[in-house]
Amino acid sequence: MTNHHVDDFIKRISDKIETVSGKTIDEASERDVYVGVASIVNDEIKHKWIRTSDTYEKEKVKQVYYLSMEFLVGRLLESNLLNGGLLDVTNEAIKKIGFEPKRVYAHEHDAGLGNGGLGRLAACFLDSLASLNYPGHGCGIRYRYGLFEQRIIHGHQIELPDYWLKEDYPWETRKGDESFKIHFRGDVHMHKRIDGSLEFRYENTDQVMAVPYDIPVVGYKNETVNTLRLWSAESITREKDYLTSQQSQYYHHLDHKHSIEQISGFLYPDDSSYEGKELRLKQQYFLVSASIQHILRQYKKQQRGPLTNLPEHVVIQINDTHPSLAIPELMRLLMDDEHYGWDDAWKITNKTIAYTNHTTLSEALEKWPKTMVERLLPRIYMIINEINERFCRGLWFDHPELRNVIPELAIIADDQVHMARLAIVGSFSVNGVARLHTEILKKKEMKNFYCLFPDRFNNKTNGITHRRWLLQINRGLSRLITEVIGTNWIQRPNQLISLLRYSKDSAFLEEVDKVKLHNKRELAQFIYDRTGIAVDEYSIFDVQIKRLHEYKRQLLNIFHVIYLYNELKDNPTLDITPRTFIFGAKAAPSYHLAKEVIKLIHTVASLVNYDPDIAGKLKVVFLENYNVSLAEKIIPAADISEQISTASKEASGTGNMKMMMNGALTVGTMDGANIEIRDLVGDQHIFMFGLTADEVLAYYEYGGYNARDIYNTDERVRRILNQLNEGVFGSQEIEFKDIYYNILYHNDPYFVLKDFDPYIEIHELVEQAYRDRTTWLNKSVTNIAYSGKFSSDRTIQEYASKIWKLNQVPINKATDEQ
Ligand code: 26V
Repeated sequence: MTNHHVDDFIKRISDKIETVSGKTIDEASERDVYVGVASIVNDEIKHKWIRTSDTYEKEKVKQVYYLSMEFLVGRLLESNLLNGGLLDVTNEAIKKIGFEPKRVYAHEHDAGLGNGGLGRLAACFLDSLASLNYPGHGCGIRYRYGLFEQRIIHGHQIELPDYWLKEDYPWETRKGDESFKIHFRGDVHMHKRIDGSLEFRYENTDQVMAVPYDIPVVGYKNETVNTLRLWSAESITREKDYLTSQQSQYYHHLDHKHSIEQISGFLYPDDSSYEGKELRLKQQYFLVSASIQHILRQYKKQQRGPLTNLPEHVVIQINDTHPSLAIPELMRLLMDDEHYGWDDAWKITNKTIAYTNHTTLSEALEKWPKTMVERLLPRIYMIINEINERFCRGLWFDHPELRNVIPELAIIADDQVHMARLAIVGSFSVNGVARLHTEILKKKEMKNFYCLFPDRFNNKTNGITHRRWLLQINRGLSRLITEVIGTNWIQRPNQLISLLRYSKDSAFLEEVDKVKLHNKRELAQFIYDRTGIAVDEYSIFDVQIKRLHEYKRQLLNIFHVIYLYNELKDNPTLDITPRTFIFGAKAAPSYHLAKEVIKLIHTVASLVNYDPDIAGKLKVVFLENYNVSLAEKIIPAADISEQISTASKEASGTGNMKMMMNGALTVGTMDGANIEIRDLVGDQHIFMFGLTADEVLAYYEYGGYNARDIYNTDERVRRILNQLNEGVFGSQEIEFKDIYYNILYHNDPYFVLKDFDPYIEIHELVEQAYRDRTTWLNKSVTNIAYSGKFSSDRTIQEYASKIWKLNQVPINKATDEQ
């Protein structure tokens, strides 16, 4: 960076601050600098953004629309600067005017429009699409409140609303003139047209406006700027409706307006647990109807020919079943508005829509009460019903061997609409998100569908954007990597494999060690500032960060902590490598057991952290309000990545990939993408333990596991459970009774006790390995070297070539700066 550049940039920032905030650079606050820099980025990308959509339009290229109820984008300024090639100069400029870049970037509210893995995956995909020059856009909802903010009070989780739009959000542009009307309820009337075809008219519907807000998605050092379009619900009532109304009507209008705006009011905070809430169904249809109307209008505006060609121009990927009403909605628009017959409409729909499954947990599978769908979406229900009738009729006549399982395949069965079944029947591709997960779908969960449509099923192992999750958040490590293998890995993450040549180079390993120590020191400082807990930067940073769920087994982790605590109390001179256990996790507000686990972690923490017998050996830290920004601080400092789900339950996991890429070693079960990590790095560079998916599934199917046997025979386990039951960890005795009962009286549904012994054993190996620095660092570098496969660039290339049949469309540089 030449001084000349930096000084030019400072001039730009100060000019900007003058025009935007009306202040001189000397008067500017941190926030003014944030607003100023964001505005510069917007100026930089404006032309690229227009040129990108012009190119797609003029060249009539095929485009993908990624429909998702969640986009967990996190903060955008730093990643936009990075992708725009402006990060270094901006950092220098900000420092030179007396501010700290990280603190400036932290003024952006972390956009938490997602629950966890599924939403963050959508955000990583957008980054890869734009960076690889693919014409691909996101469609989602502009929730006024994102995922709740978590506070911990006396060890209990409290939820606060996340009003992320409180201050101006610099990345969005409202496009009022591209709004669409969405209809709910009402009556459907059927008329015969002159040609004998049927026409459907809707009357007395409730109408809502879907207003788009566009966010630019900036590709890495290229000219592509794609679009994330988020829909906001607004009422259609105009001012004159208020003026002409009576007083009482006025309040009625306000009420009505409020209830309409509720549609995009908040993100549902349940992760992997389905509840048949009408407002959630409204949100889903709202997203889908607005997005499909938008897609068709674009198609027509661009004169791409008859809609029978739609599948050659457009592909719609639905992120889980949440947007699966896209299927009947596209049918509806093709038939009712465009006058296609059923068969043509079905062919078009079926060739345009593809579905990704993210879970096999039965409690997460969406099923809507038939009457709810019928009342809220009468025309859509008619269409689903027809899809179901035709599908079941086809089964009956063409697949006599499946006649007795029709109720398990029917889209409408036992008064419910089964959304996964609708999604499979109505799309041309069904994919799982890791190899094991896809195999389980094919062999078990969706076995009969797999028999019917074997060609539809395919695997696309998840990925993460290495630009945010390595280049941006771990500058030290990135620099080091570039020093030894050059910059190629940034465009081709697979090139990280070249690091293997240095995995035994002691000078290099020493540098890697220094970077990790530096990152740990920064995290230690952050932990101290936030919690007052002083942690030893030389201790093993043992990290579990993810949503709190029984199947993810934070409980197994905390049992390990309790076990170590008990050992140390029995034998205070025991020589153990100091450990810092770091947790971050939000529990769904209504998930009682999950909240109890949060409380348990805090209780154990307060016991362990202040016990003089334990001093210097163990620390337990729970960082509240886990979100993307917090992940960015923790991940570069992790030594151990805990990926300990009950085998078969974690579809993929993506935190496992993020931590591997930052040099952490995985302690993991044979689940999700852990298996693929193991296959690459080899058993000696990962710590795998516990039941396999086959074993777990066999226990579920045939029984044979008895948690009480373990309680009776394993003293360590008995002691921990008794401590829970007797209130050793709680001020009140009853505090952890539910955990205790769930394990002993509900037979430990997630096999915590069964995997306890192998888990303790593997952690003993971790400890031994950590003492041998060189070997440890060799493992760490080996993990980084193989992590390239888990870049979402690879995942997106696979979707593009195998499912979407999409071409890369590089955008030309502007001929002259406009
Ligand atoms: C489910 C539901 C159920 C209805 C209420 C709202 C709601 C919101 C989100 C979900 C998502 C559950 C599925 C999910 O997030 N799966 C995760 O997807 C990740 C990306 O593929 C994957 O890495 C994780 O293993 C998987 O649990």
